[in-house]
Amino acid sequence: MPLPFLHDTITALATPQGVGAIAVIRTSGKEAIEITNRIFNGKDLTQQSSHTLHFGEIRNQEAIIDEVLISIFKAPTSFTKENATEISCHGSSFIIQQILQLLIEAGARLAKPGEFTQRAFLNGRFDLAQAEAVADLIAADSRASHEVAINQMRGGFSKQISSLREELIQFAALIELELDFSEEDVEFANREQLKALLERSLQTITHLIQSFSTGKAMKEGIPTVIVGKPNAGKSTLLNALLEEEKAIVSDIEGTTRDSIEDETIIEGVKFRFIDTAGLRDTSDTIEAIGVQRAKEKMEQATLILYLFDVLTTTPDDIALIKKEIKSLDKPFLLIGNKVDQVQTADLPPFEKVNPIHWISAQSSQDVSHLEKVILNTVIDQDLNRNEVVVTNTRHYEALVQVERALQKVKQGIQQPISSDLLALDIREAIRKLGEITGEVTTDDLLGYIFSKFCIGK
Ligand SMILES: Nc1nc2c(ncn2[C@@H]2O[C@H](COP(=O)(O)OP(=O)(O)O)[C@@H](O)[C@H]2O)c(=O)[nH]1
Ligand SMILES: [Mg+2]
Repeated sequence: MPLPFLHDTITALATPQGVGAIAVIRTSGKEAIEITNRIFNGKDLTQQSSHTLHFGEIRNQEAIIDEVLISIFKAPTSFTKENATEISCHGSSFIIQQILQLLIEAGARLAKPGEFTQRAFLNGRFDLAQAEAVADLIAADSRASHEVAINQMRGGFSKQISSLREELIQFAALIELELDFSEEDVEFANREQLKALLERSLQTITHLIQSFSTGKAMKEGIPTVIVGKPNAGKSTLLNALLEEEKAIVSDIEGTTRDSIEDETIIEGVKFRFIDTAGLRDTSDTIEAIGVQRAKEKMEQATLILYLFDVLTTTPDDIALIKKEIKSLDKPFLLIGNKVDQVQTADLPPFEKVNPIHWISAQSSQDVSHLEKVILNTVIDQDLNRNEVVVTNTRHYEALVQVERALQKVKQGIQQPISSDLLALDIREAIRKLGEITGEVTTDDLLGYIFSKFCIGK
């Protein structure tokens, strides 16, 4: 397939905008090495081998702009599979501007967002899901999200999708063969085998769909909501977990009227902690909205931390609370706060109800132990590190449509419906799977995906 726009040479700053010790300007395309050579005062770059590094000057007319190091990559052994160069210059915005301008005058054009990665994809370096993982990898800010992105970039997810698609294609072909012999009423595609394949595929798809909530949580932080009565110390606990004064702490009940949230990383896993308005009946309209919102946050959260003031709470209160939270059917921890105010020996028999995690939020006593408990609770529940996890909304939506199509095929076999209708639904599932890996694409889809990258990626 001819790709006309791939014939030009693109260039962009690959490092962040702003002053840094070093900046890297990336150029890719047929003429990348010639164009770079035109602005370079040093060895003849066109005569050098791939993967070599060269020192020299970049001049604008007579004026020296900078002393630079240039790396050379020859097609197809570069990120884009095209000829490419990387100029490492000093990180002044003036130098960067000058060099980019010189490259453009010498025949390159400024790259669009994500265009380097797009070229890598179009030149067959990796599939679409892997290309998208490049963006995730760059954005990864915790060990867990990094692990998922690197697994996806290396093709773990793509492999699953492709093999599923291959199997369905074989079956679609058999069913379509039946159409050619429709007069004779033959069945090439063994219906029992088709049913078994469908069950297997549906299982895989459903599993992937379910992994999305985990995947999203890893990327955006696992939503963990802190709830409890007013003055239990929720805002104090949030601040202790974040190690900053994020929420206002006061002994006036109802201080926190809205939800406050922020992220922090515990042993490589990102959490989003949400402080809420205290749960109580209130006549204050705004506080009431806050209480309502706290309840919504509980519904959305992966983990609930119920915090109580040990001085004003009885084991019976906790038994009641436990019943209520249990009905939400998600993991929760009961946390007794302000232990600095009591002798442990004097504590009433809370532990009969449930294990209680004792802390003093104010002095951060046992808060780091609590973090470990939080981490372990979530990991047991959700994160199985070696599994393929869906993190991308586009993939998730495609998978939901695949599931729907395959369900229709399943019903179709049971009814049974004619082979041509059956084939239609299988084809739909195949098409949607192909959209994930990019075996089926449209310009709109590509434009949409790569526009979300930054320039220089
Ligand atoms: N003694 C003691 N006081 C605390 C502790 N944690 C919070 N407090 C106090 O309890 C009051 C209510 O705290 P706050 O975090 O605003 O509670 P919230 O309404 O649940 O958000 C404040 O005066 C805090 O200083 C603690 O561990 N020990
Ligand atoms: Mg508060």
